[in-house]
Amino acid sequence: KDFGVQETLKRLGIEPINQGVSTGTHWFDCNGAVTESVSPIDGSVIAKVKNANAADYEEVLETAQEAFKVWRKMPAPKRGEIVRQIGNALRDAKDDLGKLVSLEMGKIYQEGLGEVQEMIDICDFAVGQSRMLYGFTMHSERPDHKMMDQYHPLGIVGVISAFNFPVAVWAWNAMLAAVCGDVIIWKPSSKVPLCALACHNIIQKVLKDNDVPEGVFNLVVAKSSVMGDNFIEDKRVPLISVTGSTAIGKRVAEKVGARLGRTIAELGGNNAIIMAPSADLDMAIPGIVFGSVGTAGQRCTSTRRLIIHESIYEDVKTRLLHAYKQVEGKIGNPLDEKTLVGPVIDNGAVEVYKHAIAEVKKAGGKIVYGDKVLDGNFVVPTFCEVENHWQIVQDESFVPVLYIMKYKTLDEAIHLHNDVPQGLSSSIFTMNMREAQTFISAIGSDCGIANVNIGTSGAEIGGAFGGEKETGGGRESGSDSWKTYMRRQTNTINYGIDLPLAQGIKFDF
Ligand code: UN1
Repeated sequence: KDFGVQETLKRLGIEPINQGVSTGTHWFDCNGAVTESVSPIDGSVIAKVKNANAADYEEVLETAQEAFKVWRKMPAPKRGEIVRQIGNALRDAKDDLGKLVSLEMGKIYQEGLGEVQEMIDICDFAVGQSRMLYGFTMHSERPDHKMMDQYHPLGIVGVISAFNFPVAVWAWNAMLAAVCGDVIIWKPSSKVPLCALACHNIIQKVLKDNDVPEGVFNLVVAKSSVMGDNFIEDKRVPLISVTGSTAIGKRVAEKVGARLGRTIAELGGNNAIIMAPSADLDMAIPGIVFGSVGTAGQRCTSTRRLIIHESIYEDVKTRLLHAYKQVEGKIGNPLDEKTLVGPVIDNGAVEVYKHAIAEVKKAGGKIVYGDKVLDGNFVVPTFCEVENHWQIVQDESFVPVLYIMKYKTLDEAIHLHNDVPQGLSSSIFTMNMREAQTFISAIGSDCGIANVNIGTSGAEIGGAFGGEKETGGGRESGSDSWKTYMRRQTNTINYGIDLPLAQGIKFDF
């Protein structure tokens, strides 16, 4: 069964060979290498992409600089109106784009649709935000003076996105940046270039209809060896938003930091759920299973560790075993509605899976369920009993391997919880108000996201998304994340007839 893939590709404007660079409505004649996009489902080539070379990148950058001069002057609500239309174009293309995400990245179709929904949601959010780029006004200490904050457009925003959310991460960044008056250069993961091309095809008509200058929305498919350092070292790009592994993020942050540029880093997680004695297991088990096997364990927010109170440990383990057995029967083609778990992204990920399990065994852990590589890139979601301090448990393995462990007191649970290098998402299942409040208090979870009675993954776009420690500290998406995409200016205005100095300083001459 081909699930209508060819028709979907056609409707999304994906050809057998595609140009990989766009400045909005213009597709370049690219001069870089030709690469293939391979589906993780069966290893087949979906289509080819002509990559950018260094000269193509330079041309895009210059076009973006010119576009910024025009775009920054357009009133923010007018920019918001264009983002509103982009949101509608995404609504129309939701089924097709969701399917392409599934085909090229391997997540199940439902999750592909969910990812496109996040794009639509952030468009709606950004439209509202375009009328709310608020600064404060302050009362001056001097008579007949006033003070205020203003937020101005920043310039070119570089977006480096990862394979696991091939479209939503761009939208979180690009739609906010666009209403803020910035222009965007998107470098997608080379594992999923077609999703990026499809996004640009979808927005093209809106850009044309509204005469949006060429260079506001840019896409550059390029090998890291060609574009990587040029991009992150480029002083003309004041902000780089990077999603990926901690290793990639550190490299980007160092290079951008060396020129005192700004970064938004959204890196690895090692997300845990604390299962307290009063946890409602009927609610918790589906949350754990979605968090640990959803997207085949390839979300930044995937549940990696379960910290279970000793009084319910055996019960949770038995229920989990039952759930994992059911899931094993639903591994398969992610385009098939009955499938719950698709493939991991590539053979490298299969090796990470094997390595994680081997390390657990070596350290003396017990594999409770799983430990099976199926054909191609398909693996059976696995869970094992471990100790938190083992190196393999401290590392983020971007595969469906869940670690479980026991605790006695809440203090101990919170200590175990925080005792990893990463700090993205976290949650506690409890009916005890003291435990819940302690977990989200200053002495509780040290993560950017801390939930009560829901799992670690599947955050809504309305909150600020990101985390602490090796997760990188960046915040994307909702709340006041928009501020990072703008430059802040404090104005003091004297409307009087004297020039009093601040701090009461007298300077007579
Ligand atoms: C990611 O894995 O990079 O919270 C993003 C979630 C999604 C986003 C994940 N809304 O799981």
